[in-house]
Amino acid sequence: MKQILIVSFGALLLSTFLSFSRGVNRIAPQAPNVLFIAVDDLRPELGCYGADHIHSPNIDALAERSILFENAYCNIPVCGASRASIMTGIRPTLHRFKSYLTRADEDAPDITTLPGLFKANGYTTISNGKVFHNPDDSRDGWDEVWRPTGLSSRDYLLAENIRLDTAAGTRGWPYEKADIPDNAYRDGKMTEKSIADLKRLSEQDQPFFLAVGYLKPHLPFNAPSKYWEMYDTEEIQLPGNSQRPSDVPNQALHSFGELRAYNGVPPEGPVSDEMARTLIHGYYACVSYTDALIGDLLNTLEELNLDEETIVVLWGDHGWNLLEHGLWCKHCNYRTSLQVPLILKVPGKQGQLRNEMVEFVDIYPTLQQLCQLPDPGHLQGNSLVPLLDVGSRPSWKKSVESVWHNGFTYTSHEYAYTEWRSESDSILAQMLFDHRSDGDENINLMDGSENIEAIIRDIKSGWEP
Ligand SMILES: [Ca+2]
Repeated sequence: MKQILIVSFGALLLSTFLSFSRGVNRIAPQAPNVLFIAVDDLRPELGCYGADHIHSPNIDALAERSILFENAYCNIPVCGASRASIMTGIRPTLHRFKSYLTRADEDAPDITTLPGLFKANGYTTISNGKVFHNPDDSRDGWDEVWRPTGLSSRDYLLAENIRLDTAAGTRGWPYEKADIPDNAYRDGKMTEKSIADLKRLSEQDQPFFLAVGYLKPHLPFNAPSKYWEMYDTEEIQLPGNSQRPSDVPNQALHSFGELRAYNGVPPEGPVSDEMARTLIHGYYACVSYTDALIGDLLNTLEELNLDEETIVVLWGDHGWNLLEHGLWCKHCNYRTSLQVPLILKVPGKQGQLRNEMVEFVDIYPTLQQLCQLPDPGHLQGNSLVPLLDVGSRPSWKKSVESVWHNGFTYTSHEYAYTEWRSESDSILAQMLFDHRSDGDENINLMDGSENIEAIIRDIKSGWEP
């Protein structure tokens, strides 16, 4: 009964806000806050996405009360570019938003960013941790930008790793298990700062847009020991498709240079099975560590009675390969690199699973509409608001588009099709997977037949330039 009453109160609150603020440019007193949680390199291998072997109780509990998007895709699988696209609401192209170093204010200098829109409409906007890749990117959109510091640039705490990471030309190991409290690493410090912000913000009348960007589970996989101890290395299964495939174009694969830069990783060829298990173990430990910190943050939101007036959105900036297709890291057009967690909690909206095809450019218009802010006029995604009511069946996009270098992937419920294009728009290479029978993308269906060409025409319909 208590739960029903709370949900009803939330519905009343939101509808009151919507009716008061419709057509009004200034912020209504009931305007919802936004808690915007970015998690670096988090793939949708979480309890709430069906991965029972992962300890993610806090994100799972959030998902219970949220709209969980089962088919969410990033628009580009690399940190800086994915974030620039999310925060501007425009898509990557052959020439825009390309790398981990991408800056939104260089690639899209005249665009009103998501925090910029909130700030211009009366919100307090704060960026804690890694939100944009570059902390001073689009700085005007934030009232405050804060990042924690550490003992080494990659946030190691063990002496050997600090020594390796601070010496010229070397890095530490790609993982670290340290007997330390949760607040020793930067993500722990950042959570404490964000909790203090929530307490401060709860006392002001102005609504807030608080962005909280977690560094893990990005490499190196550094986590307190207790999160490593939630898993047993010996029980970790390597994926069934851990061999490099032979039936895809060369462009589909890479040599995971990002991982090779770390100490102990061979300069070429596969890593040993032992290291593979340790890497997967470390990734899982970091997921559980991050989950615990997110739990601390969400508990504070609840204790301050802010949760029924705050929209929460949680996203991982792209997927990650844990040896599927013989690959590590992101940087490719496989589903493992493109599919992402996307969880949206909206006061007054019931928790539910949605299976529509959605993409990260949809986040900006969704938050803009939910908070009744003016349309900045440049948005390329679709507001998810029509999907937020249980049982709603609006007409919706058939497929989503993701880009990596010159490879353009179109993913629908049935297929994932990638084509690599030249500067003059001719097709250089292709791959096609049937997700109904081959969700792991192990059989490239490209054979030049008329049947395959018809499938491609269908999945690309609506996407032609
Ligand atoms: Ca990332």
